[in-house]
Amino acid sequence: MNPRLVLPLFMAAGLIVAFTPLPIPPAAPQARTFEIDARQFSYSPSELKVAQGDTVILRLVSQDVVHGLYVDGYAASITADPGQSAALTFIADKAGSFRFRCNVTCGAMHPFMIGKLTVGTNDWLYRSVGLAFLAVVGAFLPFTSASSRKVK
Ligand SMILES: [Cu+2]
Repeated sequence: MNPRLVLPLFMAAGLIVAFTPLPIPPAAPQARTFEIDARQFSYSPSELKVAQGDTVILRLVSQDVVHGLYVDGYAASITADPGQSAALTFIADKAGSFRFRCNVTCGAMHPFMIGKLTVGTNDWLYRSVGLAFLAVVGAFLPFTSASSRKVK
């Protein structure tokens, strides 16, 4: 093959791997339930991961004082009384990373009572595997006329 064609072809392959819609449809949306313990001044678990389109059910259980939970970007909130639980249901239709925070002043460290909700798609994994494969292949390709001259 003409060495001058190798680089453009290789870059085109990379773009195809990175941006072509996957033939496999993403997993069907699920209902995901999380039980979150709230106590001064943390949530457990504090990191939640769901797929875009999932129905998220948060059950907030307060272990000590009144706590709340507000999800940034979704404008969804609940409040749980001491020893009680409260449930919140919403559809994770926006992808990205969102903070959730306590919205009831529960003590001195209240502003630090935060957690993270990640709403993501899984296809980046397949794409990164494909790009890594291309990078390995690319390491052996003669990209410049200088390197192909050396081979001769
Ligand atoms: Cu609080």
